[in-house]
Amino acid sequence: MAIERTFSIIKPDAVAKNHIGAIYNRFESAGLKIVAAKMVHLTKEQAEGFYAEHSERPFFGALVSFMTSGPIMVQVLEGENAVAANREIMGATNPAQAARGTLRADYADSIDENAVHGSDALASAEREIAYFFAADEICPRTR
Ligand code: RTP
Ligand code: MG
Repeated sequence: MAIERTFSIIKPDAVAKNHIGAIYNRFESAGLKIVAAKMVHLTKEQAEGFYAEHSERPFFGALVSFMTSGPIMVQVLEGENAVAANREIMGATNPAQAARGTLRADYADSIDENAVHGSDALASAEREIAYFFAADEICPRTR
């Protein structure tokens, strides 16, 4: 098993509903360590840049509008197979299809407002971490 880092967002809906602590508890209970974190309110330009791969999709405008609608928590999670482990904790993109006990099943209302983001591969994790964090903002655990 490889120790990986992945990038995670608690989206505006879940922050607004005061679910930050509950979601952090799920990460930590699963053995993922939070090695960087901050609250930010994205500008339109930041949201468009982050989701650039979806810029031609019909939902892009709604996605950018939602992601700029309020503050978000961004964090780096570290642990064994962190990318896949976090995607499993999150559940399917559409909460109606998300497995029981996943974050989206428990905290998301719709496919458009689905509580969390997680990197879908190691390469995107590296890119997304660098989009939000300088190297000296990430704190490796020594104990
Ligand atoms: P995310 O990037 O936010 O972690 O979500 P994901 O990988 O599960 O889904 P992705 O395909 O990357 O889509 C990004 C976000 O766009 C919205 N979406 N809407 N209406 C639709 O068909 C649709 N498809 C995607 C979702 O809010 C999704 O989280
Ligand atoms: Mg995605």
